[in-house]
Amino acid sequence: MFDKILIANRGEIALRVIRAAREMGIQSVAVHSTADADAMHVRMADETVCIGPPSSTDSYLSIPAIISACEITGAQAIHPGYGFLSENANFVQIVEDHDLTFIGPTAEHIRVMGDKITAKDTMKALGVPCVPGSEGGVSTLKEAQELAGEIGYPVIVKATAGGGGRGMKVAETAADMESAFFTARSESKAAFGNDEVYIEKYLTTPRHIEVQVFGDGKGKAIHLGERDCSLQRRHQKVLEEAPGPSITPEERARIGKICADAVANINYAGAGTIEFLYENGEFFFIEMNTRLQVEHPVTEAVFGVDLVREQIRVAEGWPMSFTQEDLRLNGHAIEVRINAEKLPHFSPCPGKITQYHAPGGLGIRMDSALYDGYAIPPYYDSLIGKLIVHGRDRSEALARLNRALGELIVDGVDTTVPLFHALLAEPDVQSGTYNIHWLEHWLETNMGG
Ligand code: MV4
Repeated sequence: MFDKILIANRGEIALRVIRAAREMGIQSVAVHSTADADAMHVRMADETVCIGPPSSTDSYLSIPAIISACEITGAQAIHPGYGFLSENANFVQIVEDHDLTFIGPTAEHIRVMGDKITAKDTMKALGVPCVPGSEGGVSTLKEAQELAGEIGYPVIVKATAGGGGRGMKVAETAADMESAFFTARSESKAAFGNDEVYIEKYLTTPRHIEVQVFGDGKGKAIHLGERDCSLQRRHQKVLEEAPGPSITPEERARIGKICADAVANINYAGAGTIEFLYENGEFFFIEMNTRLQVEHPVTEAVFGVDLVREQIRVAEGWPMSFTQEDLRLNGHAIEVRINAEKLPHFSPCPGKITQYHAPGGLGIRMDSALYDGYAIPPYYDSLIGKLIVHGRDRSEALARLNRALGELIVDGVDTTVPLFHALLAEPDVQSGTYNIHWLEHWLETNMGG
């Protein structure tokens, strides 16, 4: 139904969307900043529009420039990728006001899930298990102290406007509560212009498990199991896998159904991720992401589906092309994020790629916008590629990852590849027994922080 879509993004995710569109017979429009004139997404698209100077604020985040690019090219829909405008409810509203289609959920769903208190209230009412904590926001220190006393320390104070690790403070004991409360509030006010906070029991050693859901916007939804994304550094995921090494088929079916029913109930449209902390066999909802995520390929690998194709179909008003019963979890997939960063401090390392060679063979997928001679600009995030491996089981996926990392050549800049060689040698990584703090501890021990 769409003849032409515009991709409001850059890098590997722009290629990902262009590829899906092309397979569907849909023309693609790439937008780009002046710094990205030579970028692969510009080369690969059917049409291109320069939308502004290097700064993201004036290009990939410029709503007027992106709407104008649709009008100039006749694109009927916009795929936002991840980051940039992908979870901006105001943008979605403007897109719809221009009779364009946003390939994603409604502005209202984005707004609800963007406010973490509203998101939690909504999920709780839909039967999703949540971390014990305050009912809604907490506005005075006295209230915070009384609640924390009931919940039991340690507790965490979170900004309702936060998410992804921003605006959180842990109070280990009652003595820390005053400073945690006021610091979280003032940091949140400064960062988001909103000082509303809420309180939760602080879970000390959880895993980060997220459930992939997909809705048709008309009351049908399915789940595609979970991903374990516990290996993170400073709230940046480093390695993700599906299925979660600690999750049983029974647990998957149970939490998956809870999530699918919840999003079906609200007529959610498109791809979504319901994030949980998982500790002692229990799931606790923390946040919902209303976008396609960086790590979606591990889910695609184990379920054999094309999530971007599905997003486009649902945005066109078609039903989903599979049911829950059609979906079978097959094997194990692992993704590593290859960043142009210099270890041990992960300092951004932009520059010219003198040689690039992607690994190949059975069970290998390399999503990257690199090419020989490409100059990585210094203005954007440092993700330069995602290596996704699929095997019949976790140990085959690990062996394949090790083999593929050995084949990969990225010369001219420093990358996080050596980190993955080191991680693969770790017994805890081999066995899949890690929590959200494992990587930071390992980095401290092995790279001096
Ligand atoms: C928590 C938590 C422990 N207890 N909430 C960090 C990112 C944001 N999405 C939520 N986060 C956390 N919330 C409670 N009640 C620990 C974290 C957390 C974390 C979560 C997932 C992955 C990595 C993390 C690293 C540090 C803290």
